[in-house]
Amino acid sequence: MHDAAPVALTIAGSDPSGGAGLQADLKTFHTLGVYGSSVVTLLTAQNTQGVQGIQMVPVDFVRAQWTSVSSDLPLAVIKTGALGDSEMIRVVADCLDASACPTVIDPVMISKHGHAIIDDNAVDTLISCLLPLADLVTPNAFEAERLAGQSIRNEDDLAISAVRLLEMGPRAVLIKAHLDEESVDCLADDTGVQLLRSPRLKSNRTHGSGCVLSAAITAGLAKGDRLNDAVKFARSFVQNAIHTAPELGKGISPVGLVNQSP
Ligand code: PXL
Repeated sequence: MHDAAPVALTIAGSDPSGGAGLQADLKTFHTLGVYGSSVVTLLTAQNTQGVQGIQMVPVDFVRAQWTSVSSDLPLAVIKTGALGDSEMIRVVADCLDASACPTVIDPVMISKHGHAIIDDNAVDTLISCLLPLADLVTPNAFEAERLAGQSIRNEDDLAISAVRLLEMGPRAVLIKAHLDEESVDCLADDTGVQLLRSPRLKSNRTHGSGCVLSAAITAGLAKGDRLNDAVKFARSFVQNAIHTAPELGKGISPVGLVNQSP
Protein backbone atom coordinates (compact mmCIF):
# COMPACT_ATOMS: atom_id res chain seq x y z
CA MET A 1 0.00 0.00 0.00
CA HIS A 2 1.24 3.52 -0.81
CA ASP A 3 1.18 6.35 1.70
CA ALA A 4 -1.67 8.74 0.87
CA ALA A 5 -0.64 12.13 -0.50
CA PRO A 6 -1.91 15.13 1.47
CA VAL A 7 -5.26 16.38 0.16
CA ALA A 8 -5.92 19.97 -0.96
CA LEU A 9 -9.29 21.39 -1.98
CA THR A 10 -9.80 24.27 -4.39
CA ILE A 11 -13.13 26.13 -4.29
CA ALA A 12 -13.00 27.97 -7.59
CA GLY A 13 -14.28 28.62 -11.10
CA SER A 14 -13.70 26.48 -14.19
CA ASP A 15 -11.52 27.62 -17.10
CA PRO A 16 -12.28 25.14 -19.89
CA SER A 17 -9.09 26.12 -21.73
CA GLY A 18 -7.22 24.69 -18.75
CA GLY A 19 -4.81 27.54 -18.04
CA ALA A 20 -6.40 29.19 -14.99
CA GLY A 21 -9.08 28.52 -12.40
CA LEU A 22 -9.64 25.14 -10.82
CA GLN A 23 -7.90 23.35 -13.70
CA ALA A 24 -4.68 25.27 -13.00
CA ASP A 25 -5.05 24.55 -9.29
CA LEU A 26 -5.56 20.80 -9.77
CA LYS A 27 -2.64 20.51 -12.22
CA THR A 28 -0.40 22.40 -9.81
CA PHE A 29 -1.42 20.21 -6.85
CA HIS A 30 -0.79 17.09 -8.92
CA THR A 31 2.60 18.28 -10.20
CA LEU A 32 3.65 18.98 -6.61
CA GLY A 33 2.58 15.60 -5.22
CA VAL A 34 -0.65 16.74 -3.57
CA TYR A 35 -4.02 15.07 -4.18
CA GLY A 36 -6.39 17.69 -5.62
CA SER A 37 -10.12 17.96 -5.06
CA SER A 38 -12.45 20.74 -6.23
CA VAL A 39 -15.74 22.46 -5.50
CA VAL A 40 -16.91 24.39 -8.59
CA THR A 41 -18.43 27.84 -7.97
CA LEU A 42 -18.86 29.06 -11.53
CA LEU A 43 -18.27 28.03 -15.11
CA THR A 44 -16.57 30.29 -17.59
CA ALA A 45 -16.57 29.92 -21.35
CA GLN A 46 -13.07 31.19 -22.07
CA ASN A 47 -9.90 30.59 -23.99
CA THR A 48 -6.51 32.26 -24.33
CA GLN A 49 -8.20 35.20 -26.09
CA GLY A 50 -10.68 36.17 -23.38
CA VAL A 51 -13.80 35.28 -21.43
CA GLN A 52 -16.86 34.68 -23.61
CA GLY A 53 -19.37 33.77 -20.88
CA ILE A 54 -19.93 33.11 -17.15
CA GLN A 55 -22.53 30.89 -15.52
CA MET A 56 -22.82 30.72 -11.72
CA VAL A 57 -23.36 27.30 -10.12
CA PRO A 58 -26.48 27.48 -7.86
CA VAL A 59 -25.28 28.11 -4.28
CA ASP A 60 -27.21 25.12 -2.90
CA PHE A 61 -25.24 22.90 -5.24
CA VAL A 62 -21.96 24.48 -4.12
CA ARG A 63 -22.98 23.61 -0.55
CA ALA A 64 -23.81 20.07 -1.69
CA GLN A 65 -20.37 19.67 -3.31
CA TRP A 66 -18.74 20.99 -0.13
CA THR A 67 -20.67 18.56 2.06
CA SER A 68 -19.74 15.62 -0.19
CA VAL A 69 -16.04 16.43 -0.19
CA SER A 70 -15.53 17.72 3.35
CA SER A 71 -17.46 14.86 4.99
CA ASP A 72 -15.28 12.30 3.26
CA LEU A 73 -11.75 13.49 2.42
CA PRO A 74 -9.08 14.45 5.01
CA LEU A 75 -8.56 18.01 3.77
CA ALA A 76 -5.15 19.43 4.72
CA VAL A 77 -5.53 22.90 3.16
CA ILE A 78 -8.29 24.73 1.26
CA LYS A 79 -7.73 27.31 -1.45
CA THR A 80 -10.39 29.65 -2.84
CA GLY A 81 -10.32 31.29 -6.30
CA ALA A 82 -13.06 32.94 -8.36
CA LEU A 83 -16.28 33.12 -6.33
CA GLY A 84 -18.28 35.43 -8.59
CA ASP A 85 -20.71 37.32 -6.37
CA SER A 86 -21.62 38.34 -2.84
CA GLU A 87 -24.03 35.45 -2.22
CA MET A 88 -21.41 32.87 -3.26
CA ILE A 89 -18.77 34.51 -1.06
CA ARG A 90 -21.13 34.26 1.96
CA VAL A 91 -21.83 30.58 1.29
CA VAL A 92 -18.14 29.75 0.89
CA ALA A 93 -17.32 31.72 4.05
CA ASP A 94 -19.94 29.65 5.94
CA CYS A 95 -18.31 26.44 4.71
CA LEU A 96 -14.80 27.59 5.65
CA ASP A 97 -15.97 28.82 9.03
CA ALA A 98 -17.36 25.37 9.80
CA SER A 99 -14.04 23.68 8.99
CA ALA A 100 -10.85 23.99 11.00
CA CYS A 101 -8.73 23.74 7.86
CA PRO A 102 -6.00 26.26 6.98
CA THR A 103 -7.19 28.44 4.10
CA VAL A 104 -5.46 30.32 1.28
CA ILE A 105 -7.71 32.99 -0.25
CA ASP A 106 -6.88 34.25 -3.74
CA PRO A 107 -9.29 37.21 -3.87
CA VAL A 108 -10.01 37.03 -7.60
CA MET A 109 -11.45 40.57 -7.98
CA ILE A 110 -9.45 42.44 -10.61
CA SER A 111 -7.46 40.85 -13.45
CA LYS A 112 -3.75 41.50 -13.70
CA HIS A 113 -4.63 43.84 -16.59
CA GLY A 114 -6.85 45.93 -14.29
CA HIS A 115 -10.36 44.69 -15.31
CA ALA A 116 -12.94 44.33 -12.50
CA ILE A 117 -14.20 40.74 -12.15
CA ILE A 118 -16.61 41.16 -9.18
CA ASP A 119 -18.86 44.09 -8.17
CA ASP A 120 -18.49 46.45 -5.19
CA ASN A 121 -21.05 44.56 -3.11
CA ALA A 122 -19.03 41.35 -3.53
CA VAL A 123 -15.83 43.19 -2.56
CA ASP A 124 -17.52 44.38 0.66
CA THR A 125 -18.62 40.80 1.46
CA LEU A 126 -15.13 39.51 0.75
CA ILE A 127 -13.72 42.05 3.20
CA SER A 128 -16.25 41.39 5.96
CA CYS A 129 -16.77 37.59 5.64
CA LEU A 130 -13.77 36.02 3.94
CA LEU A 131 -10.61 37.96 4.83
CA PRO A 132 -10.95 37.26 8.57
CA LEU A 133 -10.99 33.50 7.82
CA ALA A 134 -7.82 33.51 5.70
CA ASP A 135 -4.53 32.05 6.85
CA LEU A 136 -3.06 33.70 3.76
CA VAL A 137 -4.58 36.14 1.27
CA THR A 138 -2.81 36.63 -2.09
CA PRO A 139 -4.03 39.79 -3.89
CA ASN A 140 -2.35 41.24 -6.98
CA ALA A 141 -1.44 44.93 -6.70
CA PHE A 142 -4.81 46.14 -8.14
CA GLU A 143 -6.72 43.98 -5.66
CA ALA A 144 -4.53 45.12 -2.76
CA GLU A 145 -5.11 48.77 -3.72
CA ARG A 146 -8.87 48.23 -3.73
CA LEU A 147 -8.91 46.24 -0.48
CA ALA A 148 -6.52 48.44 1.49
CA GLY A 149 -7.52 51.77 -0.12
CA GLN A 150 -3.89 52.68 -0.76
CA SER A 151 -2.27 53.16 -4.15
CA ILE A 152 0.86 51.09 -4.78
CA ARG A 153 3.64 52.87 -6.67
CA ASN A 154 6.75 51.83 -4.76
CA GLU A 155 8.06 49.46 -2.11
CA ASP A 156 6.95 51.68 0.80
CA ASP A 157 3.36 51.66 -0.53
CA LEU A 158 3.53 47.88 -0.84
CA ALA A 159 4.60 47.43 2.78
CA ILE A 160 1.98 49.91 4.05
CA SER A 161 -0.77 48.11 2.08
CA ALA A 162 0.33 44.71 3.37
CA VAL A 163 0.18 45.89 6.98
CA ARG A 164 -3.26 47.47 6.39
CA LEU A 165 -4.50 44.22 4.87
CA LEU A 166 -3.12 42.27 7.82
CA GLU A 167 -5.19 44.50 10.11
CA MET A 168 -8.30 43.40 8.20
CA GLY A 169 -8.08 39.91 9.71
CA PRO A 170 -6.02 37.41 7.69
CA ARG A 171 -3.10 35.69 9.44
CA ALA A 172 -0.77 36.53 6.52
CA VAL A 173 -0.76 38.60 3.32
CA LEU A 174 1.18 38.18 0.06
CA ILE A 175 0.80 41.08 -2.40
CA LYS A 176 2.03 40.33 -5.93
CA ALA A 177 3.35 43.46 -7.65
CA HIS A 178 5.49 44.64 -10.55
CA LEU A 179 7.62 47.70 -9.86
CA ASP A 180 9.82 48.94 -12.72
CA GLU A 181 11.67 45.94 -14.11
CA GLU A 182 11.19 43.73 -11.05
CA SER A 183 8.57 41.39 -9.72
CA VAL A 184 8.31 42.46 -6.07
CA ASP A 185 6.03 40.52 -3.76
CA CYS A 186 5.39 41.59 -0.18
CA LEU A 187 4.82 38.92 2.48
CA ALA A 188 3.50 40.12 5.84
CA ASP A 189 2.56 38.18 8.95
CA ASP A 190 2.94 38.56 12.70
CA THR A 191 6.71 38.05 12.37
CA GLY A 192 7.11 41.10 10.10
CA VAL A 193 7.13 42.33 6.49
CA GLN A 194 9.46 41.02 3.76
CA LEU A 195 9.95 42.07 0.15
CA LEU A 196 10.70 39.21 -2.24
CA ARG A 197 12.31 40.41 -5.47
CA SER A 198 13.05 38.75 -8.78
CA PRO A 199 13.65 40.03 -12.32
CA ARG A 200 10.41 40.69 -14.20
CA LEU A 201 10.03 38.11 -16.95
CA LYS A 202 9.20 39.68 -20.30
CA SER A 203 6.69 37.08 -21.40
CA ASN A 204 3.07 37.19 -22.49
CA ARG A 205 2.64 33.48 -21.75
CA THR A 206 1.28 34.14 -18.27
CA HIS A 207 -2.38 33.01 -18.33
CA GLY A 208 -3.09 31.40 -14.95
CA SER A 209 0.11 32.54 -13.23
CA GLY A 210 -1.78 33.96 -10.23
CA CYS A 211 -3.78 30.75 -9.77
CA VAL A 212 -0.63 28.64 -10.05
CA LEU A 213 1.22 30.76 -7.48
CA SER A 214 -1.47 30.45 -4.82
CA ALA A 215 -2.04 26.77 -5.66
CA ALA A 216 1.69 26.05 -5.30
CA ILE A 217 1.69 27.79 -1.90
CA THR A 218 -1.36 25.70 -0.93
CA ALA A 219 0.44 22.52 -2.01
CA GLY A 220 3.50 23.46 0.08
CA LEU A 221 1.34 24.09 3.15
CA ALA A 222 -0.49 20.78 2.57
CA LYS A 223 2.89 19.01 2.66
CA GLY A 224 3.74 20.71 5.95
CA ASP A 225 6.08 23.48 4.71
CA ARG A 226 6.30 26.69 6.71
CA LEU A 227 4.59 29.67 5.05
CA ASN A 228 7.87 31.41 4.24
CA ASP A 229 9.29 28.34 2.53
CA ALA A 230 6.04 27.60 0.70
CA VAL A 231 5.91 31.17 -0.68
CA LYS A 232 9.56 31.18 -1.79
CA PHE A 233 9.21 27.80 -3.48
CA ALA A 234 5.96 28.87 -5.18
CA ARG A 235 7.58 32.03 -6.60
CA SER A 236 10.34 30.02 -8.23
CA PHE A 237 7.82 27.41 -9.41
CA VAL A 238 5.81 30.13 -11.20
CA GLN A 239 8.94 31.68 -12.74
CA ASN A 240 9.85 28.28 -14.07
CA ALA A 241 6.27 27.78 -15.32
CA ILE A 242 6.52 31.09 -17.24
CA HIS A 243 9.94 30.09 -18.69
CA THR A 244 8.58 26.72 -19.82
CA ALA A 245 5.19 28.00 -21.08
CA PRO A 246 4.06 26.39 -24.32
CA GLU A 247 2.76 28.45 -27.23
CA LEU A 248 -0.89 27.46 -27.07
CA GLY A 249 -3.95 29.18 -28.50
CA LYS A 250 -4.23 32.49 -30.36
CA GLY A 251 -4.08 34.77 -27.30
CA ILE A 252 -2.24 34.75 -23.96
CA SER A 253 -0.69 31.29 -23.59
CA PRO A 254 -1.01 29.47 -20.27
CA VAL A 255 2.04 28.98 -18.06
CA GLY A 256 3.71 25.56 -18.37
CA LEU A 257 3.31 22.90 -15.70
CA VAL A 258 3.94 19.70 -17.58
CA ASN A 259 7.72 19.56 -17.40
CA GLN A 260 8.12 20.67 -13.79
CA SER A 261 8.85 18.26 -10.98
CA PRO A 262 8.86 19.12 -7.25
O1 PXL B 1 -6.56 34.05 -12.59
C1 PXL B 1 -7.79 34.38 -12.08
C2 PXL B 1 -8.87 33.43 -12.52
C3 PXL B 1 -9.46 32.62 -11.61
N1 PXL B 1 -10.44 31.76 -11.95
C4 PXL B 1 -10.89 31.67 -13.19
C5 PXL B 1 -10.32 32.44 -14.16
C6 PXL B 1 -9.29 33.36 -13.84
C7 PXL B 1 -8.69 34.16 -14.86
O2 PXL B 1 -8.84 33.94 -16.04
O3 PXL B 1 -10.77 32.31 -15.41
C8 PXL B 1 -11.98 30.70 -13.52
